[in-house]
Amino acid sequence: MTALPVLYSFRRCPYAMRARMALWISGTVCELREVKLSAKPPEMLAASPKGTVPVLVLPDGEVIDESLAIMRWALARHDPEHWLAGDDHALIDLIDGPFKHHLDRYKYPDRYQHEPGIDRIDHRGECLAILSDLNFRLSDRAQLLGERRSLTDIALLPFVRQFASTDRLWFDAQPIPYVQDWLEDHLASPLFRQLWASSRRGRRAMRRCSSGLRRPSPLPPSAGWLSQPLRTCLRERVGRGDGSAAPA
Ligand SMILES: N[C@@H](CCC(=O)N[C@@H](CS)C(=O)NCC(=O)O)C(=O)O
Repeated sequence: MTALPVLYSFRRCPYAMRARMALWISGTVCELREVKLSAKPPEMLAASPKGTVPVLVLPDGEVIDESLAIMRWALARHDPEHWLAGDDHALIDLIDGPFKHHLDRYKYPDRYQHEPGIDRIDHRGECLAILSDLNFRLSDRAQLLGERRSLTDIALLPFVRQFASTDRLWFDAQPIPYVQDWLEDHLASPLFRQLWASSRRGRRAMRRCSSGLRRPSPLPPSAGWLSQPLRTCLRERVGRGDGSAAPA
């Protein structure tokens, strides 16, 4: 059987989420290994000593250990929704940089007690200011860069979700209706919902692996991890007997 890329991931990690959504839409079949951040597998650390997820290890040994690089790699292989046409580095940097800085201090104030000055409510306000700009942007279009979702929407989504879920009642009461609708629509999409089902399968596979029962197996063609066109493609190839799974 053809070796699959291995993705080390953590279910609730926003970086891993965006990488997984790009892999999924690109139809890239991976072996998903859900890890515990407190007990990272030695083979993941050997591949990427910096110890963050996501990490994608390709069959030829190449390692991609930055979420945006994984997204761009996957979409360069196959980009059925033309996400790469919407790769807005400035907007992504705004969320990965200042927004994430304030989000961490709003969500995990205990971790930043040593930092003098502003408190978590101020950090929440800084995030809201950034989301207000996104709200303005979304006032005349369905997605951040136009009418169709793009790499930028998907790269930002898990962080906006994390901010919203820190205090959902407060978030829902803020005057950012376009951001709220955008978030709801994305969270309800099959693309986002498949993340949870495939994570459960990935965790079960890792438990079987660490208990010595068997190696983690690639997610089956029926898994939500695979896109519908790819599932069809897989069935066809399996039917032909070559068993290969990578999209063109
Ligand atoms: N710049 C990295 C950041 C990844 C990252 O920080 N992931 C977190 C989990 S959300 C992590 O693995 N942290 C290491 C740890 O908590 O031990 C990327 O985009 O992939």
